[in-house]
Amino acid sequence: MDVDTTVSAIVSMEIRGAGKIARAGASALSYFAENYSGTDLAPFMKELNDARDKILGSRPTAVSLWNGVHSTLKDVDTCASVEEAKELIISNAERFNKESLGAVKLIGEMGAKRIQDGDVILTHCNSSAALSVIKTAHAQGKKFRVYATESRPWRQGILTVNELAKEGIDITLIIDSAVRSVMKHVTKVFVGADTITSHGSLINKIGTSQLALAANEARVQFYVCSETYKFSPMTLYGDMVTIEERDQDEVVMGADIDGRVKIFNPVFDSTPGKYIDAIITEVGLISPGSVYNIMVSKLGNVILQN
Ligand code: RUB
Repeated sequence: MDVDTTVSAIVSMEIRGAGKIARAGASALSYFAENYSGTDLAPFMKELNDARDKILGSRPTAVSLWNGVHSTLKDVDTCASVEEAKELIISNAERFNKESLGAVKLIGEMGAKRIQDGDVILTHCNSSAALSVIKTAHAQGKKFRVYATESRPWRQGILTVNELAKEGIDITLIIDSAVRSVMKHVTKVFVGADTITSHGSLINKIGTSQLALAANEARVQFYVCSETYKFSPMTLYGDMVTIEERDQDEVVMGADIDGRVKIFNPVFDSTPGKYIDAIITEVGLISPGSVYNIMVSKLGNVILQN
């Protein structure tokens, strides 16, 4: 897909989820490079930078998108010709997407070892990484059941329940406010990640922190499934994670609301590391306290380019 189509699809949430938007951003830059017909480097770089900014602006607070785009553009400024730059962008994007999908698979394999017969799992929103764990365990023949939250206002939970039902998994949809009530039946929580900070906090779909608190209260294990490119290099330098706020219409959905009512629609919330039993990544199960070391060793180059 070209840059403009990708940007509109991300803005309209047709493409959503941290991993999917990161791969879409990388693919859009690859498409741009593949279809660029000029031969002068200066205008190429200018158009490339415009494309980068448009893509980053489509979901400006998403670190996955930032990392996907910057991995794709890695070393492009050292290229001596348009041809060389195009080749590099295409191969960088291909590598990022391949590694990203590979990470989801590895997370599924490692996370599935934490699921046993008889488990009752709770998940939130629609996370490819968390669902990879659940689907892998099911494919291994394990017998368990799953609760999924509706995840208002976008109701990504509907995607989750349909996806799991199609696999033949025993799945029950609940409304978001039923989380604490069903927690007494739950044995493990698996959620995805939009961003992980350098000190091991999780930023994920609004309501995730409620799952974590309820799990903590009920002594239920709370697992986060996250590719390492969701680790935020900016937080290493003390930057706070900006929580995306979306349109108020998403909340009221055509309801007759008095014009004096204010509406607040934050998309993500923050769960401190102390509520997380483990972060399941493609480099293994880690504690929130070890995010810093992995961030520095894996993203060192990207951090230095920032
Ligand atoms: C989606 C969401 C998901 C993470 C991880 O929010 O919070 O849990 O993005 O998803 P939105 P994945 O629908 O607002 O994008 O594991 O697929 O990367």
